[in-house]
Amino acid sequence: DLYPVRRALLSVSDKTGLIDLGRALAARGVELISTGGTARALRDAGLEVRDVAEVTGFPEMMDGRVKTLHPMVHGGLLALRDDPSHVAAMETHLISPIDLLVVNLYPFEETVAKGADYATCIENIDIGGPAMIRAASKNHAFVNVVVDVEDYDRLLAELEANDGQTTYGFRQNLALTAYSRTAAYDAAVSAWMAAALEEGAPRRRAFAGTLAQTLRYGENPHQNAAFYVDGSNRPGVATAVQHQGKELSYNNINDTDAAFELVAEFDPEDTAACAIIKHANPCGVAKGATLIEAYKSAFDCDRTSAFGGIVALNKPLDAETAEEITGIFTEVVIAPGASDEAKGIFAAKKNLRLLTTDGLPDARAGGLTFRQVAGGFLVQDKDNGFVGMDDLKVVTKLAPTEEQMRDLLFAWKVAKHVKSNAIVYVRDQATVGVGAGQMSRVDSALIAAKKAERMAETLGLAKPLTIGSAVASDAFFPFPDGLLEAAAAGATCVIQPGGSMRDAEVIAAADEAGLAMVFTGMRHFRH
Ligand code: 93A
Repeated sequence: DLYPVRRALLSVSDKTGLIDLGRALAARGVELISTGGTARALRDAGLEVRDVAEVTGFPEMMDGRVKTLHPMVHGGLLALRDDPSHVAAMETHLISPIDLLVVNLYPFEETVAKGADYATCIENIDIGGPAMIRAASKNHAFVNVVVDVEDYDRLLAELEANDGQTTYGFRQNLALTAYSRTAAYDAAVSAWMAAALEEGAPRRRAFAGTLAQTLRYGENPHQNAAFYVDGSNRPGVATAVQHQGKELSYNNINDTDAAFELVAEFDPEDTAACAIIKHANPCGVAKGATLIEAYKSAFDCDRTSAFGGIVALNKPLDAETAEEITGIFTEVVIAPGASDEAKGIFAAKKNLRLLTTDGLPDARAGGLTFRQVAGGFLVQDKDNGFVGMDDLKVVTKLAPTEEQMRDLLFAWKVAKHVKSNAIVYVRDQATVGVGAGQMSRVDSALIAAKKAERMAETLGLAKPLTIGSAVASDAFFPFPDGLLEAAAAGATCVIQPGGSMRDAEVIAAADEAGLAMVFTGMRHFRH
């Protein structure tokens, strides 16, 4: 299954590493063929190279739209070297076999990311490149195809190890990478066109990601797993820099994402904020005049669960907060930056991972979320819904005070990031009880209150902090029972979407219990 590399076609937009690769190939006696810009770069470096125009007998034309789309190229890539009729066709038409294709495509994704206009994006859709990649991949029985600068060294090592030849397994692997690349490329074009079309109707589009990292295992050790990125480059766990500690696990990445997306709800210009996450749910979220204050308040919501948690901050990590965080075992800290002093403090904690990003994710930005079901996957817009003071409707006799209003809105933002059924109690801009993921809203209200009771004992308080709290429910109360449970825990004001058949009954119960209640008109289910 060894097959020699005698002739190579190089056509690359990203010229990184090109000259070194060209030199190494030339040194092995490989004949080089190239398109315009690539040929020029190789020639400038003193290498001998044939123009593709000379091979095809046609000049590159139509602003380069047609350069390599020709039987002299595609015949050379696709011909089966061991099929007499293919060999005869090559002889008849003077087609020379091409054994190695090195292509990286027009930078379509980068052009879109830069916000280029429609015509520029269109011009950056590579046609000839993917056509050649797919041809060479199909013929991997004989042909090598390299689409990633990172694979240049692997190719040269393979040629070195096999005296100028490559193994079938090697070529097969290259072909797999190549098909993944063309699929991701077309998916990016499809996504861009879907976005360019009008909003609303379900749009036909393709989805693909690019492998960023294979993970040690998935949710459990017996599951394989990997991390794919979508190329959007938004600030978040996919683009964060890890400063120390072992590799992030599948669950770490999932939880870190949940933590950072939640804390990004709070504008750092307004105030510092901290979110602590366990199993994708917050076990403490708080604002504070300083980061350390925010962290301490978040921690005091549920100290038991915070052990081994993931901490997200909305401002760069400072030394005193870093010191405080090292007080208990924490898996990951993510923040939009960290001071050198803070990094120094963490350096002593080998198991703690510190991730920093360039800025916070935009909580209001669009995007998509995915869920796998048997036989397919569900796609929806990211929940970037926002409720402000002006959107709230007071439905009870009693209206919330200004202070209650602030806590209600805080509770509402947190509830959006808690798995349904979500009940969140808040006091003084800090969660004091979080009830997550219960099948009954009443149970979520009860569990959150129970946790607050336990914390009151830990903190040596006379009574739980839910007394006098604001409470948020991610969806409407279908019956008064859930609301009454929250009232029993001491909540004095409520925020919920409204819209139940029994709203009148629920409002009457709130009035009777002396609660102030507002409706948001928006639901934040999260499953
Ligand atoms: O416009 S194209 O789709 N038409 C082609 O026939 C073609 N052949 C190669 N673009 C084409 N390419 C692309 O040109 C390659 O994929 C590569 O990205 C680029 C290299 O051009 P140059 O060598 O002129 O810099």
